Amino acid sequence: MGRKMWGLIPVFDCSQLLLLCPSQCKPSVRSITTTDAWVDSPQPTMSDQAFVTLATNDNYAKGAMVLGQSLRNHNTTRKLVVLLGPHVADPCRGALHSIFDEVIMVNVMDSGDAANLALMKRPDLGVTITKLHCWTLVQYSKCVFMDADTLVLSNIDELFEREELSAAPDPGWPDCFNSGVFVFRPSNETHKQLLTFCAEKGSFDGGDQGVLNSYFNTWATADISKHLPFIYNLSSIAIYSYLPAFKRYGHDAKVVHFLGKVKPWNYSYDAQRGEVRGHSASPDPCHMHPDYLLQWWQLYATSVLPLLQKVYGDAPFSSGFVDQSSPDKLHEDVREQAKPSPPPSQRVSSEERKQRWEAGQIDYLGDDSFTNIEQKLNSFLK
Ligand SMILES: *[C@@H]1O[C@H](CO)[C@@H](O)[C@H](O)[C@H]1NC(C)=O
Ligand SMILES: *[C@@H]1O[C@H](CO)[C@@H](O)[C@H](O)[C@H]1NC(C)=O
Ligand SMILES: *[C@@H]1O[C@H](CO)[C@@H](O)[C@H](O)[C@H]1NC(C)=O
Ligand SMILES: *[C@@H]1O[C@H](CO)[C@@H](O)[C@H](O)[C@H]1NC(C)=O
Ligand SMILES: [Mn+2]
Repeated sequence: MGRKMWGLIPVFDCSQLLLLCPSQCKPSVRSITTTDAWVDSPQPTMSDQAFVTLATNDNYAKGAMVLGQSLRNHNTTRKLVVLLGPHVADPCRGALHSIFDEVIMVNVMDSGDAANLALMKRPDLGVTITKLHCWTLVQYSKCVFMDADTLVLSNIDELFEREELSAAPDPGWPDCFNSGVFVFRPSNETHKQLLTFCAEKGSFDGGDQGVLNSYFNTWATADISKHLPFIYNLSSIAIYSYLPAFKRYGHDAKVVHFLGKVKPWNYSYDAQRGEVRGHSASPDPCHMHPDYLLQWWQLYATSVLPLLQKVYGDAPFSSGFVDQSSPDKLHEDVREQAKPSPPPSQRVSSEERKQRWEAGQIDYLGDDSFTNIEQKLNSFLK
């Protein structure tokens, strides 16, 4: 199997080249063919391996449900686990139970000394510390973490052949990996070390990506097999900006990551017409690829909404569907979405900066400049 994966490398260079000139990329990316790898071996049902995601609120819980359902639809043989922060409503939790094998509440405050210490020192890293909790899933030998804003387009069980810590390069800073999809080995020891690291060193980008990159700091250089190919981190925004590359490689896409501030659940859906509202169909690089956005909503409409309707019963909840009875409101929604975004303020919060970084809007001269990041790294190394 390993030999096949090598065919995909160097994707690291490829992602960079794609940004500059998609045509340069052609020779170095080959399609991934994993089917034959399974033919000889009996279909494994690896109950000690799991896909893991995280939901910190009801919106991300919807994302997690769509992701979980997309994994199920592609017949994963692995377990599905969702970690929940304290702000997910009870009915949502109930709905998650019908898709995931395990629904685990993460209360950072009572999850051990190291976690408490980390949180007390760095209250700003609450969500990060919640995410790091995935290392405590020691009932599993290996896991693949996936952000709740990702969508799986085909079976990706072959990721379990990779080792900790495997991830795809981040577009903003190619020596860093993107923490939206990564392979890891649960371990109490690693968890404790990560928390201690977090408490003492913080995060250079204010989130989990910074912590994980500082901790797994040999990722860029040590082992190229830990660099996941392009197709596992296909940004729904990037593919739209690089349509020529997308046309060529799009059929190999395995995971779509809805990067940036506006997520699929920020739109609304007209179920009767099968259309996503508030999304311009013109090829604007800042917009998501309409096919994937539609695919997300179709999966939501067919598999997730019925679960939510069941658990909520008569209680109101935000379905995301356009209300047929009030067309005026619908217009408002569209206008709302169409408004140009406000100009960036002088000082942006680290959360905003992280989101921009995720969206590929890097402030090269300001807060995210290499000097700044380097300074931060140097301070860790001291
Ligand atoms: C998943 O398995 C079912 C039942 O075996 C099969 O009908 C379906 O085609 C499979 N789906 C995919 C995407 O392979
Ligand atoms: C890991 O920690 C959990 C909870 O603290 C404990 O129950 C478990 O036995 C530990 N596992 C190992 C392998 O040390
Ligand atoms: C990861 O996602 C980003 C999204 O902006 C994309 O630009 C980048 O090319 C992806 N990385 C790889 C290795 O494909
Ligand atoms: C997306 O929707 C959520 C929940 O409705 C909201 O909190 C968030 O601010 C929205 N984001 C954007 C960019 O509109
Ligand atoms: Mn994400």
